[in-house]
Amino acid sequence: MNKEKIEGFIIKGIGGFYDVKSTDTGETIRCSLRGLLRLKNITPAIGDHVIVNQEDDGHYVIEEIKERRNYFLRPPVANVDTAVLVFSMNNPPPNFGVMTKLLVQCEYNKVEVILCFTKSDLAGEKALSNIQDYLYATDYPMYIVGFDEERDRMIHEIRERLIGKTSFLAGPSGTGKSTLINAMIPEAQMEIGEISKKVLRGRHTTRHVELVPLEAGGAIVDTPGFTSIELGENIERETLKYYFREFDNAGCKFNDCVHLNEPNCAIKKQLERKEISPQRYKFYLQLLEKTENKY
Ligand SMILES: Nc1nc2c(ncn2[C@@H]2O[C@H](COP(=O)(O)OP(=O)(O)OP(=O)(O)O)[C@@H](O)[C@H]2O)c(=O)[nH]1
Ligand SMILES: [Mg+2]
Ligand SMILES: [Zn+2]
Repeated sequence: MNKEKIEGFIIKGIGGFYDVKSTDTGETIRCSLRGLLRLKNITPAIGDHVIVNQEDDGHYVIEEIKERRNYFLRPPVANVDTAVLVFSMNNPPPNFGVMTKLLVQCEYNKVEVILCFTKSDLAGEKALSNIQDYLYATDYPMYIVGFDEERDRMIHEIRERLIGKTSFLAGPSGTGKSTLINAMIPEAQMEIGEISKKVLRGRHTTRHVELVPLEAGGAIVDTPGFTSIELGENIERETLKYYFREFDNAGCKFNDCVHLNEPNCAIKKQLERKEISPQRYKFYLQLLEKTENKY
C-alpha cells in the first residue's frame, strides 16, 4: 500500500542519497532513487522538482523528476535563475578561458549572469585592467569583493540582488565561493579551505552541491570548483556566436557567417571599432575551432 506522494525539490546529494525539501511542509526528507530512473540513466540535479514516495518499509524514494526549465551538467544544477560566476583577482588569477566557457553555457541555458571578482585585497591595478580588457564590451553586472572595509557593503549588494531567485555559484577552486555564501548567509557554514592545504591534499574543499535558502526568499547553491570545463555538446559551430552577447550577428552579409573570414562581416567591423574586446573574439575563435573538432 502506497502512502501519499510528496512533492519537493532536491537541495543536496550525498553518496547516492538525495535530500528533498517538501514544498508543502518545508521538511527535509532523505531519499534514494527509484531503480527505474537509474535505468533511464537520469542523474538528479540540485534544484530538480521531484515526486517522492514512501515505500512500505518506510524508506523514501524519488520516483519522478519533473521537466527541467534548464540544466547544467557541471555543476549539476537545474531550474536556476541566476549564475554567480566567481573568479579571484589573484591567487589564483582569473582564467578567462574558463570564464568564456561558463558564460557561453549560461547564455545557452538562458540564465542571468552576475560576475563576482574576489580577493581584491590581494590584487593590484593590473588585475583589474585585465578583467576590464576582457569584459568592457559586455554588459554583465560585475562585483568586486575582498577582505577590506568595503566588504560588508558589497556583500549586502550581492545578496540583495539574489533575493527571490534560485542562484548558483560557480568558478574555479579556491576563488572564494563558499566564503561568499557564508558572508551572505552566516547560518550556511560552508566549509572553507586554504589554498595551500588544497594543493597539498590535491582536492577541492567543497565536494558536493548544496542549496541553502536565503532568509528573504530564494536560495543559493554552492558548488565544487573545477580546473577545466567543456562546452556543452549542444553548442555547435553555427550557434556558438549567439552566446557572445555583444556580437551584432544580424549585421553580417551572410546569415550563416561564423565571423571567421567571410566577406562583409559585421563582427570584424565591430572589432575594428573596438566594440568587441579582441580578447573575447580570440576566445570565440578558440571555441569555434573546438566545435569543428567535434565532427
Ligand atoms: N584575501 C582574501 N582571501 C579570500 C577572499 N575570499 C576567499 N578567500 C580565501 O580563499 C580561500 C578559499 O576559499 P573558499 O571559499 O574555500 O573557496 P571555494 O571557491 O569555495 O573553493 P572550492 O570549494 O574548492 O571550490 C580561503 O582561504 C578563503 O579565506 C578574499 O576576498 N580575500
Ligand atoms: Mg567551496
Ligand atoms: Zn560575421
